[in-house]
Amino acid sequence: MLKVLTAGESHGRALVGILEGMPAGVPLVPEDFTGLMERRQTGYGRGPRRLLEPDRVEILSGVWQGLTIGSPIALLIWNRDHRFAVLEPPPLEAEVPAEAPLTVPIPGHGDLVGALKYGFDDVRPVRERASARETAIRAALSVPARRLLQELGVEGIGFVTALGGKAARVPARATVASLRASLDRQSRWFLTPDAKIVPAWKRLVDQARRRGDSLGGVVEVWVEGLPPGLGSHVDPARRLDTRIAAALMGIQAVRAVEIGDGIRQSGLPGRKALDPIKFTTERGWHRPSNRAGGIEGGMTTGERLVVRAFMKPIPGPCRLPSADLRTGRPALPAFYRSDTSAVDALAGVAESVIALELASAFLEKFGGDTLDDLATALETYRSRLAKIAR
Ligand code: EPS
Repeated sequence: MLKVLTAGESHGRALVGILEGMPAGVPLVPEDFTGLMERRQTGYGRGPRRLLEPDRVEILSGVWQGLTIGSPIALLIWNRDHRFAVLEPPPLEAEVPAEAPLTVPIPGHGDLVGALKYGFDDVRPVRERASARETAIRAALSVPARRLLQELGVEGIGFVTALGGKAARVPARATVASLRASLDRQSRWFLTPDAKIVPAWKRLVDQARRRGDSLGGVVEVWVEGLPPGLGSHVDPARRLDTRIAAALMGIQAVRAVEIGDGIRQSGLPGRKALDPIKFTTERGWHRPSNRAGGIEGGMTTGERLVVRAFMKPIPGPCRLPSADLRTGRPALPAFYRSDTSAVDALAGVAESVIALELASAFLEKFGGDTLDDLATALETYRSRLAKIAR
C-alpha cells in the first residue's frame, strides 16, 4: 500500500511530498517528471502564475543510481512566487512585504468554513492551503507510481471531455495509445481528442474571463493493461471504486465522479445497462461491452478502466456577494489573481491520483519488496487465470 503526504502553501516557500511504500528497483530519473509537470501547467484559461513557476521537481530521497530503493521518496518543488512567509527566518521575512489581511471570504471557496473552524479572522491561511497549487506536488508524487505501472504494462491517459457545459466527441474506437497520439498532435490549448471543439471552448473561456467569471468541466481517465481482480468485494474500504472515487473527490474543485456509464446506467433497464460475459481462447474471459467502466464488485474486470471527474467553476474570479468577517456587513471579496478554467490541468491530476491508487492496489495484491518480485507474482497470477475454463 502506498501512503501519500503533501505539505506546502500556494505562495509558501515550497511544496513537499512524501511517497511511502514503493518497492525497490523502479526506474526513476528527474526527466520522468518533466512532461507531466509541463502538462499540468498548460491549458487555455490558466492565469499568469504558471509563467512564474518552472515546477522543477527535486528528488530528495528514496532513489539511488536511477532506481527506487524501497524507502520513502521525498520530493520538493520551490515556489518562485512566495509571499506567504509563515515560518521564514527573520532576514528573509524582512524582505517579504506583509500582505493585507483578507477578511472577505470568497463564496464557493473553503475560505469561510476554514476560517471559522480554525479560528482565523484573515482567510489567507485557508486559501493558501486549499489552493490547487498543491496538485503540483501530488502529481509529482504519482510519477514513481506511473513508472511502476508502465513496467507492468499498464498505460493511462486523462483528457477533457466537456468545458463550460459543451461536450467534446470522443472517437468510438479510440484506445489509450490512439488518444495519446491525437492529444500529442493538438495539445496546444486543450487536452482533448476533439479538435473541432477547440475554437468554441476558447471562445467560452475568453467570454468568461472578460466578464470576471470562470468555467468548470469534465475530464475522463482511461487505463488499459490492468489484470482482473485489483481491489476487493469483501470490504467496502477495499473496493477499488471506493478508493478511486475518494482520490478524485480529493482534488480541489471536483464535485462528482462517475465510473463507466454509471449515470446512464441508473436510468436504463438492467438488460441494457449491464455487460454480458464471454470467453474466447484468444481473449480469455472478457466483456464485449464496457458499461461498467472496468470495475465490478469493487474489482478491476480486466477491461479498460473509464472514470470521469466533474469540476465546478473556480470561485476566485466570480466575486459573488459575501460579507466581512470582522463586521458581518455585506462586502465583495478583494480581487484575487486566479485561473479562468483549470479543467485541462485536472486531466493530468486525475490521471495522477488514479495512478497512485492503481499502483497501491497492485502492491496490495501482489506485494514484493522489489519490482521484480511484484512482476513475478503478477505473472504467476496471470498464468493461473489462463488455466481457468481451458
Ligand atoms: C489557484 C490560484 C492560482 C492558480 C493556482 C491555483 O494561483 P495564483 O493565486 O498564484 O495566481 O494558478 O494554481 C497553480 C499555481 C498551479 O500551479 O496549479 C488556487 O487558488 O487554487
